[in-house]
Amino acid sequence: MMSQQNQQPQPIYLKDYQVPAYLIARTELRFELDEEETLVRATLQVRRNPACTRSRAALELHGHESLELCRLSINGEILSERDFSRDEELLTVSAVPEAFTLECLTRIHPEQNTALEGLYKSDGMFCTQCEAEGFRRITFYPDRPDVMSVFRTTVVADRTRYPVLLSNGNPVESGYENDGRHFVTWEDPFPKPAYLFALVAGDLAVLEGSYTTASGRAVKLQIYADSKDLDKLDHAMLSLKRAMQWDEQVYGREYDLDIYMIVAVDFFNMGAMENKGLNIFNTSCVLASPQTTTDAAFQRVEGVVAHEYFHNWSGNRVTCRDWFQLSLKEGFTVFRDAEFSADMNSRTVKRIEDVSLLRTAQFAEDAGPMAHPVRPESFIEISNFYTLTVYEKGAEVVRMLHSLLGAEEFRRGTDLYFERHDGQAVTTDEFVQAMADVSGRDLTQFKRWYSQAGTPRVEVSDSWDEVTGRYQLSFRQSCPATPGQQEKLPFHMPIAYGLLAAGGEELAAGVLELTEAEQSFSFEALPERPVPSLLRGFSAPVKLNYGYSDEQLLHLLRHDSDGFNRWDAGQRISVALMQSLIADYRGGRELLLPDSLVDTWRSLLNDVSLDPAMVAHLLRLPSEAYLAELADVIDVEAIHEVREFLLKALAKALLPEWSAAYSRCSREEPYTPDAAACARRSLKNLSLGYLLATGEEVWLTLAEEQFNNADNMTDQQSALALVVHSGFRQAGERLLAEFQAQWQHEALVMNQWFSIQASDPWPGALERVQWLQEHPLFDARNPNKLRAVVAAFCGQNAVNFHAADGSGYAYLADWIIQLNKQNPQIASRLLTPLTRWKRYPDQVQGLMKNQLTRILDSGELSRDVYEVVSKSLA
Ligand code: 7MF
Ligand code: ZN
Repeated sequence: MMSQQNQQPQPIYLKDYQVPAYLIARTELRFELDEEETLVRATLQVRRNPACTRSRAALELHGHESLELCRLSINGEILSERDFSRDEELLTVSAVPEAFTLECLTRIHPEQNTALEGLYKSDGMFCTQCEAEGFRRITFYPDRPDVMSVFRTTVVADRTRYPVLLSNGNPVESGYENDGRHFVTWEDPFPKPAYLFALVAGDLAVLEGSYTTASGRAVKLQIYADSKDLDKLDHAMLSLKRAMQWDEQVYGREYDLDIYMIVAVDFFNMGAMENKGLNIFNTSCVLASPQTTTDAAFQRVEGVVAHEYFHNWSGNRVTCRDWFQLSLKEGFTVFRDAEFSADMNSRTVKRIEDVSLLRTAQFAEDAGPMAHPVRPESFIEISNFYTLTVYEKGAEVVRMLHSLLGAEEFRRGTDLYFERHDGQAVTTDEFVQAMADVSGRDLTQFKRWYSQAGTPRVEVSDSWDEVTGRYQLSFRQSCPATPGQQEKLPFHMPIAYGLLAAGGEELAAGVLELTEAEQSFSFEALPERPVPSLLRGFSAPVKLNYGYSDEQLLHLLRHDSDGFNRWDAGQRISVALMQSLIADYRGGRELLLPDSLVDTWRSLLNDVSLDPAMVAHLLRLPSEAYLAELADVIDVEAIHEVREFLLKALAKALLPEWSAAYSRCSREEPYTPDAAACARRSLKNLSLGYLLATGEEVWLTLAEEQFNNADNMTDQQSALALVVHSGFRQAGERLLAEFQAQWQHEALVMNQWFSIQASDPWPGALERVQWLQEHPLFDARNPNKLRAVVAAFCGQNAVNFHAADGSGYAYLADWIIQLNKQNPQIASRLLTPLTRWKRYPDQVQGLMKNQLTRILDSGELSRDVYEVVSKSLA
């Protein structure tokens, strides 16, 4: 797995896919968990795959180099060293019968596993993470998603330290051994690939619930966590029940086992994992209580619980043939969880949040050295392809199918897909084929969304014939080159639109289907020249440009029936202004706030008929990250200074309005987490941010009162972050100390305390993070802590990370070199900010590249880090 300079890791290609030579009908596992070592006995029923045409193919079992093979036998006969060969990745048995029983005894060391892949320990409990290729760190096995087997798992461990023993499926047997140990046997009747295997052992508390499916079956629901967190599981339980019901109502999908378990663990590389019947969650994605959890985190828990639940059909019952098809399950499931959240909360707000993420982070990925299609063609390390492109752009591709077919036909398509492929491992082609079959449409061109990387651009112009009332929209699409793909062919894209009259009423609306590089659409006999509302709801993941005038954008902001495009019109106004201010700043000219913007914002702030959440989104300035993504050359300082200038100028120009909005939204009523209350808190805290931007002490007093009197984490944490980030040094230190004293026993709350400081844009942040790393609650083996400190500093603190002396880059490189051995997945993810060096001015590029080169030369690199560094320097 580790690579030397002379022996670099090689890519794997989609075009080389071959069906497995052997299938596993049944997998029996027995785990003996102990403090110094774990023994794994695997008994596999193996037979040749009739679909494999390679005669006499060898049996290939994946096995990580850390596995100690104790014994291997076929049909009871122990194999000798001559009968098989082994390298860093594979164990190969050249001569095997047509059908046989393979038994394999392996010794592993979960207590030494810092990579958090396979079987490892988190805070004293055993747990697993097998997606994508972690099972090969547990035992020798065909660790590929197209090999599906039923599993029967026995877990044996000390009864006092590990009273709870869990695995996939239903518990079928349990008992005591006479040496202080006990065991539980689990049987999962649904064939699954090894990546969905899970095991948990520990001293855990449980919240129980139940759900009756539409067809009347009772399902036991269990959420396990450390006993101190038992009071933070109600929201996840409620979210789970809502998700189960929603999947029945919207997709006709019921749960299929008698028990559904979720376990919360603190050491976890990702958010959560959909293991069959036994989801494992990062504590940050499952625990929630009003006192300790912000509104945003409540929403995240709801969304992640739903996401993992929805995988039971889109991922588990129907899974991926190979890892190039990852978006088959992830893009579809993200689309499903987004629709669920839209139905549970505000649809427009959910869409605004998702599109913001896509346009800042996914578009940046598309423009960087790791750009890849939704269905990648090759990879060195699959963990590097759990990306925004596969997940978020993949979800947009499914959303476009939904727009093209309409809700009813789309549902018939998913019904056909689930029915046709239940129990199978399939490709994205099969998903699209089901949609083509129910609709009778030819989706051949549409499939380019899966194979072509890059963010398409769409340039729109229009013309108007006063005499005939003919209005014409002309589109021209193109897509920039990406690594390995110079030329692109036109995409098939749905463009949702509306045409607005001067009075605001809609003259026409619908969906245009763009298929050509250049294409025009005409509308006849319109009574007046309309204002076009284009790409409503962000109907395709593209950069659309039309030469909007300020008047047209204001018209859309006021009248568009599409809430998303109302917000987007506001964004376009702010972005255009900020871009011209950035040019002024660079040219040494004075920065000025136009009166027209103040008037627009004033009327939005004063309009009490609007949803406060919507107002908050409308009045939040575009992020530094989004402005950076849009820039030709990123000037970090100019972007930051312009945004700060605008914040202050808008704060002062609208002082009475911010103050009134703050008061209006701070009702004296106890905390509730419902949508209306969340919306009020978001406008209230946005207003507080503007008030603090004035730098006046009265507002600091207001913020401190809010901090002290808050009965919920949203208000308390907002006050803290705003005071610290607004440059009130002394008060900031005071509140940070109070917050620490109050919350030092709540790990997730302290993560916020870490990240507020790491993302503080004021000078001195590097010294601050170096100090935070010495804090007793910081733990470099815990990914949540690394995200709270290292990722927050390098990813959410642009001015400090990009300090002119290159100190931020050296800081990150030091971490990457350390983490490369300890936890390659986290190392490679943290690396992202350094890979974008081509987007910065020349002198900055050199400093960033130096650190990438330093990492490359630092010795043996994991495949994860090697792939990202080498592609970034290519
Ligand atoms: C909601 O996709 C959306 C995305 C893989 C791990 C969870 O279910 C998952 C796992 C990564 C990145 C994002 C998500 C997940 C993973 C995720 C979680 C919730 N199969 Br890596
Ligand atoms: Zn997922």
